Amino acid sequence: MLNIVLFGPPGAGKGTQAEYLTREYQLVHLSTGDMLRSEIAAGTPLGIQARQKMDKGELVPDEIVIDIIEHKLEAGRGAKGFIFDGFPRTVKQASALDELLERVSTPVTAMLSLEVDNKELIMRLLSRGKVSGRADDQDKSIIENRISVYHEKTAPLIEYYKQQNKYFGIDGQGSIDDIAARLKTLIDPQRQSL
Ligand code: B4P
Repeated sequence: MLNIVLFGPPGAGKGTQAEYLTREYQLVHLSTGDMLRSEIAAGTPLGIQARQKMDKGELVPDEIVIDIIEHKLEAGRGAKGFIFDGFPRTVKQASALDELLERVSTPVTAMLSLEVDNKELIMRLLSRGKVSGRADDQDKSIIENRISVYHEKTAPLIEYYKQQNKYFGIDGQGSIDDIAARLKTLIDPQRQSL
Protein backbone atom coordinates (compact mmCIF):
# COMPACT_ATOMS: atom_id res chain seq x y z
CA MET A 1 0.00 0.00 0.00
CA LEU A 2 1.05 3.57 -0.67
CA ASN A 3 0.48 5.53 2.57
CA ILE A 4 1.37 9.21 2.37
CA VAL A 5 1.39 11.62 5.30
CA LEU A 6 0.86 15.08 3.80
CA PHE A 7 2.34 17.52 6.28
CA GLY A 8 2.81 21.24 6.78
CA PRO A 9 1.57 24.29 8.66
CA PRO A 10 -2.03 25.55 8.32
CA GLY A 11 -2.55 26.82 4.78
CA ALA A 12 0.49 24.97 3.38
CA GLY A 13 -1.67 23.34 0.71
CA LYS A 14 -2.30 19.94 2.32
CA GLY A 15 -5.99 19.80 1.42
CA THR A 16 -5.33 21.25 -2.03
CA GLN A 17 -2.58 18.78 -2.93
CA ALA A 18 -4.36 15.83 -1.29
CA GLU A 19 -7.14 16.18 -3.86
CA TYR A 20 -4.61 15.88 -6.68
CA LEU A 21 -2.76 12.92 -5.10
CA THR A 22 -6.02 11.08 -4.41
CA ARG A 23 -6.90 11.28 -8.14
CA GLU A 24 -3.40 10.55 -9.41
CA TYR A 25 -2.80 7.43 -7.28
CA GLN A 26 -6.41 6.33 -6.52
CA LEU A 27 -5.88 6.56 -2.77
CA VAL A 28 -8.39 7.08 0.03
CA HIS A 29 -8.21 10.68 1.29
CA LEU A 30 -8.43 11.01 5.07
CA SER A 31 -8.61 14.65 6.20
CA THR A 32 -9.18 14.99 9.94
CA GLY A 33 -10.07 18.68 9.43
CA ASP A 34 -12.85 17.74 6.96
CA MET A 35 -14.09 14.96 9.25
CA LEU A 36 -14.26 17.30 12.23
CA ARG A 37 -16.06 19.97 10.17
CA SER A 38 -18.64 17.33 9.13
CA GLU A 39 -19.24 16.50 12.79
CA ILE A 40 -19.68 20.22 13.51
CA ALA A 41 -22.12 20.61 10.61
CA ALA A 42 -24.12 17.61 11.88
CA GLY A 43 -24.23 19.10 15.39
CA THR A 44 -22.98 15.90 17.05
CA PRO A 45 -21.61 15.98 20.63
CA LEU A 46 -18.15 15.33 19.17
CA GLY A 47 -18.61 18.25 16.76
CA ILE A 48 -19.64 20.58 19.59
CA GLN A 49 -16.49 19.61 21.52
CA ALA A 50 -14.26 19.97 18.43
CA ARG A 51 -15.68 23.37 17.53
CA GLN A 52 -14.65 24.88 20.86
CA LYS A 53 -11.03 24.04 20.03
CA MET A 54 -11.03 24.70 16.28
CA ASP A 55 -12.59 28.15 16.52
CA LYS A 56 -9.70 29.22 18.75
CA GLY A 57 -7.05 27.64 16.52
CA GLU A 58 -6.25 24.94 19.08
CA LEU A 59 -5.83 21.23 18.37
CA VAL A 60 -8.72 18.88 19.06
CA PRO A 61 -7.82 16.26 21.74
CA ASP A 62 -5.71 13.36 20.44
CA GLU A 63 -8.21 10.70 21.60
CA ILE A 64 -10.95 12.15 19.40
CA VAL A 65 -8.94 12.27 16.17
CA ILE A 66 -7.24 8.91 16.75
CA ASP A 67 -10.64 7.31 17.26
CA ILE A 68 -11.99 8.85 14.05
CA ILE A 69 -8.97 7.68 12.03
CA GLU A 70 -9.20 4.16 13.46
CA HIS A 71 -12.78 3.83 12.19
CA LYS A 72 -11.90 5.27 8.78
CA LEU A 73 -8.97 2.88 8.37
CA GLU A 74 -11.26 -0.04 9.09
CA ALA A 75 -13.78 1.25 6.57
CA GLY A 76 -10.98 1.65 3.99
CA ARG A 77 -9.80 -1.97 4.06
CA GLY A 78 -8.89 -3.12 0.54
CA ALA A 79 -7.78 0.37 -0.56
CA LYS A 80 -4.57 0.90 -2.58
CA GLY A 81 -3.40 3.23 0.13
CA PHE A 82 -4.21 6.37 2.10
CA ILE A 83 -3.42 10.08 2.02
CA PHE A 84 -3.34 11.35 5.58
CA ASP A 85 -4.12 15.07 5.34
CA GLY A 86 -3.66 17.03 8.58
CA PHE A 87 -3.05 13.85 10.59
CA PRO A 88 -0.92 13.15 12.56
CA ARG A 89 -0.45 16.53 14.28
CA THR A 90 1.20 15.38 17.52
CA VAL A 91 3.76 12.72 18.43
CA LYS A 92 1.00 10.81 20.21
CA GLN A 93 -1.07 10.76 17.00
CA ALA A 94 1.97 9.66 14.95
CA SER A 95 2.72 6.70 17.19
CA ALA A 96 -0.99 5.75 17.24
CA LEU A 97 -0.96 5.80 13.43
CA ASP A 98 2.09 3.52 13.35
CA GLU A 99 0.29 1.07 15.63
CA LEU A 100 -2.96 1.17 13.65
CA LEU A 101 -1.13 0.55 10.37
CA GLU A 102 0.92 -2.25 11.92
CA ARG A 103 -2.34 -4.09 12.60
CA VAL A 104 -2.95 -4.22 8.84
CA SER A 105 0.75 -4.89 8.11
CA THR A 106 1.36 -1.71 6.14
CA PRO A 107 3.60 1.18 7.25
CA VAL A 108 3.66 4.90 6.41
CA THR A 109 5.52 5.05 3.07
CA ALA A 110 6.60 8.71 3.24
CA MET A 111 5.95 11.98 5.05
CA LEU A 112 5.87 14.89 2.58
CA SER A 113 6.25 18.24 4.28
CA LEU A 114 5.08 21.35 2.42
CA GLU A 115 7.24 24.34 3.37
CA VAL A 116 5.68 27.81 3.11
CA ASP A 117 6.69 31.04 4.86
CA ASN A 118 4.41 32.55 7.51
CA LYS A 119 3.52 35.67 5.51
CA GLU A 120 2.22 33.56 2.62
CA LEU A 121 0.32 31.22 5.00
CA ILE A 122 -1.51 34.15 6.61
CA MET A 123 -2.35 35.65 3.22
CA ARG A 124 -3.72 32.33 1.87
CA LEU A 125 -5.85 31.62 4.95
CA LEU A 126 -7.30 35.12 5.19
CA SER A 127 -8.21 34.93 1.53
CA ARG A 128 -9.86 31.49 1.99
CA GLY A 129 -11.69 32.94 5.01
CA LYS A 130 -13.47 35.45 2.76
CA VAL A 131 -15.26 32.61 0.94
CA SER A 132 -15.14 29.56 3.24
CA GLY A 133 -17.01 31.02 6.18
CA ARG A 134 -14.51 29.18 8.41
CA ALA A 135 -14.16 31.09 11.70
CA ASP A 136 -10.56 29.89 12.06
CA ASP A 137 -9.62 31.49 8.71
CA GLN A 138 -11.14 34.91 9.32
CA ASP A 139 -9.17 36.33 12.21
CA LYS A 140 -5.45 37.06 11.92
CA SER A 141 -4.77 36.39 15.61
CA ILE A 142 -6.46 32.94 15.41
CA ILE A 143 -4.41 32.12 12.31
CA GLU A 144 -1.23 33.20 14.13
CA ASN A 145 -2.22 30.95 17.04
CA ARG A 146 -2.68 28.01 14.65
CA ILE A 147 0.78 28.63 13.25
CA SER A 148 2.35 28.79 16.71
CA VAL A 149 0.50 25.60 17.77
CA TYR A 150 1.96 24.01 14.63
CA HIS A 151 5.51 24.99 15.63
CA GLU A 152 5.06 23.86 19.22
CA LYS A 153 3.15 20.59 18.82
CA THR A 154 3.25 19.48 15.20
CA ALA A 155 6.67 20.46 13.80
CA PRO A 156 8.42 17.97 16.18
CA LEU A 157 7.00 15.25 13.92
CA ILE A 158 9.60 16.22 11.32
CA GLU A 159 12.23 14.69 13.63
CA TYR A 160 9.95 11.68 14.29
CA TYR A 161 9.78 10.84 10.58
CA LYS A 162 13.43 11.76 9.92
CA GLN A 163 14.37 9.06 12.40
CA GLN A 164 12.39 6.58 10.31
CA ASN A 165 14.00 7.89 7.07
CA LYS A 166 10.57 8.88 5.78
CA TYR A 167 10.74 12.68 5.81
CA PHE A 168 10.82 14.66 2.55
CA GLY A 169 10.67 18.48 2.54
CA ILE A 170 9.05 20.18 -0.47
CA ASP A 171 8.93 23.84 -1.46
CA GLY A 172 5.21 24.59 -1.03
CA GLN A 173 5.36 27.98 -2.78
CA GLY A 174 4.59 28.47 -6.45
CA SER A 175 1.68 27.35 -8.59
CA ILE A 176 -0.54 24.46 -7.42
CA ASP A 177 0.44 22.48 -10.54
CA ASP A 178 4.16 23.02 -9.97
CA ILE A 179 3.88 21.81 -6.37
CA ALA A 180 1.86 18.77 -7.49
CA ALA A 181 4.65 17.94 -9.97
CA ARG A 182 7.23 18.21 -7.16
CA LEU A 183 5.20 15.78 -5.05
CA LYS A 184 4.87 13.33 -7.94
CA THR A 185 8.64 13.38 -8.51
CA LEU A 186 9.11 12.29 -4.90
CA ILE A 187 6.29 9.76 -4.75
CA ASP A 188 6.90 7.82 -7.98
CA PRO A 189 10.22 6.24 -6.91
CA GLN A 190 8.71 5.36 -3.51
CA ARG A 191 5.84 3.68 -5.25
CA GLN A 192 8.10 1.65 -7.51
CA SER A 193 10.03 0.31 -4.53
CA LEU A 194 6.86 -1.01 -2.80
P1 B4P B 1 -7.25 21.41 8.53
O1 B4P B 1 -8.58 21.23 7.97
O2 B4P B 1 -6.30 20.26 8.48
O3 B4P B 1 -6.73 22.58 7.66
P2 B4P B 1 -5.60 23.60 7.47
O4 B4P B 1 -4.45 23.28 8.35
O5 B4P B 1 -6.31 24.87 7.63
O6 B4P B 1 -5.10 23.70 6.02
P3 B4P B 1 -4.69 23.03 4.70
O7 B4P B 1 -3.18 23.01 4.68
O8 B4P B 1 -5.37 21.74 4.41
O9 B4P B 1 -5.33 24.08 3.71
P4 B4P B 1 -4.89 24.32 2.22
O10 B4P B 1 -3.47 24.65 2.29
O11 B4P B 1 -5.31 23.30 1.27
O12 B4P B 1 -7.30 21.86 10.09
C1 B4P B 1 -8.24 22.74 10.64
C2 B4P B 1 -8.32 22.60 12.16
O13 B4P B 1 -8.88 21.31 12.51
C3 B4P B 1 -7.01 22.64 12.96
O14 B4P B 1 -6.60 23.96 13.25
C4 B4P B 1 -7.40 21.85 14.24
O15 B4P B 1 -8.14 22.66 15.14
C5 B4P B 1 -8.33 20.78 13.72
N1 B4P B 1 -7.63 19.51 13.42
C6 B4P B 1 -7.54 18.94 12.19
N2 B4P B 1 -6.84 17.81 12.26
C7 B4P B 1 -6.45 17.65 13.55
C8 B4P B 1 -5.66 16.67 14.23
N3 B4P B 1 -5.11 15.64 13.59
N4 B4P B 1 -5.45 16.82 15.57
C9 B4P B 1 -6.00 17.84 16.24
N5 B4P B 1 -6.75 18.81 15.66
C10 B4P B 1 -6.97 18.72 14.30
O16 B4P B 1 -5.63 25.62 1.81
C11 B4P B 1 -5.31 26.91 2.27
C12 B4P B 1 -5.60 27.94 1.21
O17 B4P B 1 -4.44 28.11 0.41
C13 B4P B 1 -6.72 27.57 0.25
O18 B4P B 1 -7.49 28.69 0.02
C14 B4P B 1 -5.99 27.15 -1.02
O19 B4P B 1 -6.73 27.41 -2.19
C15 B4P B 1 -4.76 28.03 -0.97
N6 B4P B 1 -3.60 27.43 -1.64
C16 B4P B 1 -3.22 26.13 -1.60
N7 B4P B 1 -2.10 25.96 -2.33
C17 B4P B 1 -1.77 27.19 -2.83
C18 B4P B 1 -0.70 27.68 -3.67
N8 B4P B 1 0.24 26.88 -4.14
N9 B4P B 1 -0.66 29.00 -3.94
C19 B4P B 1 -1.61 29.83 -3.48
N10 B4P B 1 -2.65 29.44 -2.70
C20 B4P B 1 -2.73 28.13 -2.37
